[in-house]
Amino acid sequence: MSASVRCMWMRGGTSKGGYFLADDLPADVAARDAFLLRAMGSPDPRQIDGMGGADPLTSKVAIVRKSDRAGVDVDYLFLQVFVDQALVSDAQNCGNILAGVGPFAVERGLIAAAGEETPVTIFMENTGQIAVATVQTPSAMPRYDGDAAVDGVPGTAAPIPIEFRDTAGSSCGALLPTGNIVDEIDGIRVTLIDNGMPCVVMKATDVGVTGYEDRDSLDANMDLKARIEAIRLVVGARMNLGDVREKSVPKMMLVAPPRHGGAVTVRSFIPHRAHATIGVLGAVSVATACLIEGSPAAEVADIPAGMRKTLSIEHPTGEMSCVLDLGPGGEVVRAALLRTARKLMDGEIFA
Ligand code: NQM
Repeated sequence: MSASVRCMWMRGGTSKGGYFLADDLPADVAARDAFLLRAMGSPDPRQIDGMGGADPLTSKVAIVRKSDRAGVDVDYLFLQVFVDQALVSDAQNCGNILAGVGPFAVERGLIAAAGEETPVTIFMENTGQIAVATVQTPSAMPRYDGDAAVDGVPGTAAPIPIEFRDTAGSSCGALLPTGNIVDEIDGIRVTLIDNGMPCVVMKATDVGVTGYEDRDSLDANMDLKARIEAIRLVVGARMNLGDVREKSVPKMMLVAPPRHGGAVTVRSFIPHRAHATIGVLGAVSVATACLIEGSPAAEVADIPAGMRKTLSIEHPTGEMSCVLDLGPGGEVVRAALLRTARKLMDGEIFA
């Protein structure tokens, strides 16, 4: 392994991390992960000796390659580099880091710009699904400035609409891996669901909070964290995720009625820290749970009419709107969201 590796640092949605070409990293997974831990400065709660931002949301990696698959432009592998443990996990997707993959692919010449806008078809290696991200490409290169706002990110940037299809059962094999709308764990009614991200959805009030707390209060609530972690460890195997002690899935989603005209309020744990906003595919999974009659989420949600539904998910620092298209049986067949991204640094990283 060379001492330095070419890398671009980008904000993708409300996350931030390193974007690498697959060929620039060691092919051996153990060597690759050792490099990435050094690059981020993990394990260390402050990540002082690396590029990570001492937060799971800023300790992320995208590995991108030109795809050999028919109709697909690039393959994207997401890796979560744990902050305070020497762990690198491919057990989850990340729809926020995904927002930077299209611009990165154009920047690195993996795909040629196709006019003012370039649709980039991305195979998400973690879960084997496809997303299409549309990147603004005037002058044949990605444009980052623009008028689109994403709650949780200051200012505005160029819009990157992202569309997902067939995300049901991405990691768990089925939308509802236990076949149940509601399971009861430790006396708490939960929906175990995976529409792009394995999630455990429960009412905030059932675990002793309101669902309107800010991130810091939730992170300081050790009793709550212990209670939901106990549930998470029980449901991991039932969700076909095996032993989840060292995995970043499933995510724990605490829902409450909307307070700002949206569809639902969510406080998510990813899984050991409260999220500053909400993950993209996490939001799609919670929005889907809201549409399932009899689920705890449906009991608190305010759902708009129609076969195309825009569900505004209220989170600690604003909202995220998910557009869901329903099939004839009421199932979600397509989800779309708006994200933005920003190129922050292009250079070499030393580890
Ligand atoms: O759910 C954080 C994030 C995510 C994941 C997490 C994400 C998604 O906000 O698709 O984007 O849940 O660990 O970046």
